[in-house]
Amino acid sequence: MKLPYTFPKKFVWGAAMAATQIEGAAFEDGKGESIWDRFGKTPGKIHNNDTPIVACDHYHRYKSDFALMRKLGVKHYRLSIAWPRILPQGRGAVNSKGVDFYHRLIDSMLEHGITPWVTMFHWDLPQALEDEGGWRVRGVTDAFSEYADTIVRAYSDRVKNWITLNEILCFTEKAYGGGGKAPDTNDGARVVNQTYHHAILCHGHGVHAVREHGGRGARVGLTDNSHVTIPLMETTEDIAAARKEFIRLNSRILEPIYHGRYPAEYLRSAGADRPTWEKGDLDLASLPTDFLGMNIYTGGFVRAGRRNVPETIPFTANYPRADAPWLHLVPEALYWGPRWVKEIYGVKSIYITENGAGYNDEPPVGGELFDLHRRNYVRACLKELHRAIEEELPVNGYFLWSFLDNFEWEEGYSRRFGSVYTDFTTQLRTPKLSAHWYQRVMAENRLI
Ligand code: PNW
Repeated sequence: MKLPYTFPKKFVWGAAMAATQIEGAAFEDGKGESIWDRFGKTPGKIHNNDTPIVACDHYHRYKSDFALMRKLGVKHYRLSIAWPRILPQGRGAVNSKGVDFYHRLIDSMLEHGITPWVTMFHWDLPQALEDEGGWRVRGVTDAFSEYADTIVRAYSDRVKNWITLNEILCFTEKAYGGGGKAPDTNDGARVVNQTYHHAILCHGHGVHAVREHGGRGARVGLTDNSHVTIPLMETTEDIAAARKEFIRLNSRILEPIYHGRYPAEYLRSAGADRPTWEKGDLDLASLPTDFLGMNIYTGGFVRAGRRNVPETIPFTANYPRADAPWLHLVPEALYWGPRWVKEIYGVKSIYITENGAGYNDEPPVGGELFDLHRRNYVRACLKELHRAIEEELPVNGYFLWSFLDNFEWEEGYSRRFGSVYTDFTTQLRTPKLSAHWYQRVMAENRLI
């Protein structure tokens, strides 16, 4: 008999982290400055004026971190490579010590029985490129192409799973449109639209690099943090409204990537602020991929309003949320997200590349930390994901964000997403209840 909430046989269970959030060693072994290093030096930008200079010191502790992963049953790990470690100036001279670091890292992962899933870009743009205009200028796309070629050539003998970019929204609109992410400027809609265009172009360059240099069995996709819309009621009308709203909110990224064109609606509403592009750009952006990565933490409820116009329902002040203020607890998003991208864009393979919850956890007591709040939310999310799979949506894997508590960008170190508690003074790691629970889930391939 099949036990309840069993997942498919080859389902990929993993955990995720990103370079800037864990590595530290921000200025070691020839690494160039990133925009987040610079941001950390700018008073008032990051909560508590925290900086990513040390983070989890994973740069020096990766072996014991992988030993801990192995002990906790993590067999797939989504990591990112720091662009400024490889190309300190963003392009040109390669920093061999940086390249060697990831050789050692990947070897160590494999020795610990952990399969790497590598994100090429998780927000840490080399400051040298930002000084030239960063994502605002087309030059960034040539530099990225050089970077992508360099890392795929270097690591493709051992890395078979590639993710081009993490969450375009967060390093374009939230970075240049006043959203609090580095470099946190407010350049207006025209510039923001152009940064999006450069990002989707880089995605294309990343796909091309994997096709060109990835070797046999290499796979590549984008990780998007689509806004997930949830029908207020599962009625025909609300479902249609939520679907329409999903398209409105996400098509400026997903349509060029899946159909090689910008949505007419988006171009119309952008008007004079629309991006400019060159011939061939949208062909590059829409090169076929092998999967879509989705980072899903939350969602928004939508109903069919007057004349069936989609209406987003505001969250009440007492709607449950995590300590991360944006993180309303909406587990249904793990069902509706995959459903929309399959229905609307025909996506054939989906990995949840991040899901989790950020809380200001209290330190462990007697070596234990009962993060029931996190465990219960993750379990609720996985139930919804299981529904998606039951309904034959093509979800093939799930990565918990995050393995360790780490540098949570502009929220600094206070906001913890880890399944393992990090004491940032002693660098001691203590697995939380959620890690022990997730270990059983992965081992038994079902919700317990
Ligand atoms: C993701 N939002 O960021 C990132 O990929 C991670 O690096 C980060 O640590 C994690 O989620 C937790 O925040 C997001 O406002 C940032 O909806 C903001 C949002 C979503 C995801």
